[in-house]
Amino acid sequence: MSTHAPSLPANERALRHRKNADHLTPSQLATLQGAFGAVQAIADDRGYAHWAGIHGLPLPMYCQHGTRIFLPWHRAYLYFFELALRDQVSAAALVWWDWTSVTSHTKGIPAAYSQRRVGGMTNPLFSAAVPPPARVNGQPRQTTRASDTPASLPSVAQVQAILQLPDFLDFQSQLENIHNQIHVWVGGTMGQIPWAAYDPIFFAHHAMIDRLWRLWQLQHPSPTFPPGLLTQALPPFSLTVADTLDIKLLGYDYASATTHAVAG
Ligand SMILES: [Cu+2]
Repeated sequence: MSTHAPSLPANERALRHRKNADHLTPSQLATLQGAFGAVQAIADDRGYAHWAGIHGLPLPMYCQHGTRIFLPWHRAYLYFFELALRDQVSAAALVWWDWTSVTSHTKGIPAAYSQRRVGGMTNPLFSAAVPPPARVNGQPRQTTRASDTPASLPSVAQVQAILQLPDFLDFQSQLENIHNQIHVWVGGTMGQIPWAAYDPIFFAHHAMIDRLWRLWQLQHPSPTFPPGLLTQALPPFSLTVADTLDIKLLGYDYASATTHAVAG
């Protein structure tokens, strides 16, 4: 696993822009599907099951929930998973699912992720296999969803209220609560922490959470962090919380982070 911190200054590397899952061009969608399909076909530590297994089963489970490093840990996780995608398809980038949008409140899961088949083949964004070491009593073998009604997804107003919170820990815990609602809303595999990251929609959901943190950072440029938080490590990644704060140093940004409040 490559868990090194980036070494080149941001201005020497091209920023990759994560885009809205509902606003992809056909070629951007094909790139995304191609990258997920490629990593899903790899069984070693470059592959999808390896990365999904870092979050959940098989043991050890590294994900952080209900702790003060929920946002930094998942930012590091998405960063390294995105590099694994780009190792296979160099133009790939994660996308975010804006579950507050009118489209989402009408149709639910983005079409890119909800179609079973694309081009006569299985859609690698629709579901993924769960390998034997990650199963308990033989379950689950393949990710499934049991989505709730689109209108019950969180609203723009709910997210706007959270973005106003000036304290990092308050913001983080309230954003995590909304994040939990989405996991439950998608249902099936996404509703179970040990397997949630095997569902490809996990990464679009968490990219939205990461993007909302980015929007909060732009609105609150000088937050106070509790003692010791910035130097806290994010195992298994060789990054600290401080290393995750500037996403441009990590080489990416959100396509509409600075031009739209929430919807993009
Ligand atoms: Cu999550």
